[in-house]
Amino acid sequence: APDLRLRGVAIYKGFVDRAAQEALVEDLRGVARAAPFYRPVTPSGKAMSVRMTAAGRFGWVSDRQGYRYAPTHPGGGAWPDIPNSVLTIWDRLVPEARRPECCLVNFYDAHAKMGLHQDRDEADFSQPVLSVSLGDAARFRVGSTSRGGTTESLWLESGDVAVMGGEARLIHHGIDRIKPGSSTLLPEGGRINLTLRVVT
Ligand code: MD3
Ligand code: FE
Repeated sequence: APDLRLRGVAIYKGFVDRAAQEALVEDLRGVARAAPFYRPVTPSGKAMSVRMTAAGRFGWVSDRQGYRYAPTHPGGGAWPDIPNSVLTIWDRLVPEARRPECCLVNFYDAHAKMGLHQDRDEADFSQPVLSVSLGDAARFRVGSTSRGGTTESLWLESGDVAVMGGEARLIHHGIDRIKPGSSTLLPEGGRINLTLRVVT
């Protein structure tokens, strides 16, 4: 059972222990070697503050043309496979779901943030989205399915896993800020968030 629920988002505090977090980071360094982090540009031409890469059949990309799931990295070439260390978390928490087709990897430096948005570029909203937080803590904000209204926030810490399914799948959410120096996991500092999604 989740430790906490916030507007239907199920939060498992410290679901990934420190040794497993270190193994994930090592695997993600491999992903980033094959598919380097880049800074997406919004359709309006503004660079996002978050750096991104991905693993799996699809990655989420954004550029002047718009945002979409793409089978190749913006620099060319297929995305690397989703590491088993990541798939294991999906299997433990959402065994009834379809296999994830995208592992989006977001990197937040001390100044990065992500505005309130919905994840609605996927074809099947019956499938959950799962998020894994690694490194510095982040202030996570959730609103409602519709625009406007009140929001609530909480700190996501390294090793926390969030599952968004059912009524929470189309909720507005974002990251206000990270807390630099709050974790020793990443020697260079910052925060990595993994989001696992079924895309098709
Ligand atoms: C609630 N990422 O990549 S993860 C994203 O920490 C994204 O990098 C944030 O939002 C991050 O799209 C938040 C938590 C999260 C992810 C997906 C959700 C919450 C969600 C989908 C539906 C509802
Ligand atoms: Fe999102």
